[in-house]
Amino acid sequence: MTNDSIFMQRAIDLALLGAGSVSPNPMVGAVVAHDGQIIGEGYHKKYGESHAEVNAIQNVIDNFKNADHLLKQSTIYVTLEPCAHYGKTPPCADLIIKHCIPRIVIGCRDPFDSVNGKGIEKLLIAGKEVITGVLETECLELNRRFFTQIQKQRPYVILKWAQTANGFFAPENHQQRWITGKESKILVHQWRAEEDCILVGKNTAIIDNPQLNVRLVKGKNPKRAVIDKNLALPPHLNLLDNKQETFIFNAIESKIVGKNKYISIEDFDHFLPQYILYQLYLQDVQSVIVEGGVTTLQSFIKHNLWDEARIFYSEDYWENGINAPTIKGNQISTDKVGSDTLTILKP
Ligand code: AOF
Ligand code: ZN
Repeated sequence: MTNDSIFMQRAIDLALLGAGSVSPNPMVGAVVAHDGQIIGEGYHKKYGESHAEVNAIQNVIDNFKNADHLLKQSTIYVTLEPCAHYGKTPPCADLIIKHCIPRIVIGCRDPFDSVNGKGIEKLLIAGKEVITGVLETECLELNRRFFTQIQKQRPYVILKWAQTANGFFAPENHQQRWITGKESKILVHQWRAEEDCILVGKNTAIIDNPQLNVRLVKGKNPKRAVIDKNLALPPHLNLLDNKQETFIFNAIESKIVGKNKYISIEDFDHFLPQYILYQLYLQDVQSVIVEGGVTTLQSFIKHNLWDEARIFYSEDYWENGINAPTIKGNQISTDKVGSDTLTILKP
């Protein structure tokens, strides 16, 4: 690894500390290095608050009396192109220019319309040395949700389910039966805290009566979404308890009741996943976990509307049951989680 990629890796690790707190903004990390040593670090901590570069430069100012002088001989590493626009904060490119930092190393370009190359252009016009594309693949992966939202106008879609070793998803009698172990359950709660929204179908809402909140780890609760064509879900369900913002996709009406947002979809029987994802996009939902059941999962698979599938396999063999969804994809990883096996696929 070159020095540039070592410092960029550190910036990526910093960016990840913002997971779950910055959406729909990207996760961004920044490192200031002088003479091969890190002298300042920062990351975008919370949506609406200061950007990574601001925090990293401030970190240098807080720690060094001669910060002004040091910055003039430093390199700043940023996982994403510094912004060029007046958003909630002034442009980071201007801040870098103001502090006379001569060299800027960037992970990847920011596709957001108000930036998209304009940050790099500002820096070049100011006579800076700008290096782009250091650990680019990793930086694109880091903000895969943000890039999907901007480039595909839909949230990043994570399919998640559990199945027995012999491929069963649920019992045939419409009862709930737990498949995975405690470790997997905790991990799923961790995932819920990291994504914006969790979607389930009507049968899952009734049979499992899920709360779709984060109980087993610390973290924020996601928004919830449920498909309920005829608005037939019993109102006492946990999902409808008005404790978290909840979208109810239906074929009847749009209205808002407390935290429950009813969204009607005209053509409910065709392209339902497309309509749902577009509506979630309009609500600024950047990522969604589809947690079941089989029909809902399979409809996203059929329309090729998924970015990741996270499948738990237990060690159990059942005599019979409902078959798990069928999916084809590239296996990214396989790990043991307690006694279960977690496989991650990408299209
Ligand atoms: C950066 N550094 O740390 C982040 C950037 O609404 P604002 O002002 O917070 O701007 C949000 C946009 O700025 C966001 O959509 C993305 O394009 C960029 N995010 N840029 O230079 C950062 N978080
Ligand atoms: Zn910025």
